[in-house]
Amino acid sequence: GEIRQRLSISGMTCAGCVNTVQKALNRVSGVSHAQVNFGNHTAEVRGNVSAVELIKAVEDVGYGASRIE
Ligand code: 9UX
Repeated sequence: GEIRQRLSISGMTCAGCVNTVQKALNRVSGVSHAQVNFGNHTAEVRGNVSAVELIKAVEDVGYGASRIE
């Protein structure tokens, strides 16, 4: 089933970065919803997907990510 995960995102310095990361997360297979918050540098992701896949997608577009428990 669907799970909700939160990530801490590093390297975002403008709203364009936020858009890039958000689009990258939404493209990952299994993701139903991804929203990036520039204010606290986090992402909320819902879907049937592993944290490892999400982190890889963020890294592939040039940013860093780690899971927040
Ligand atoms: Mo704007 Mo964010 O060029 O890298 S997208 S700083």
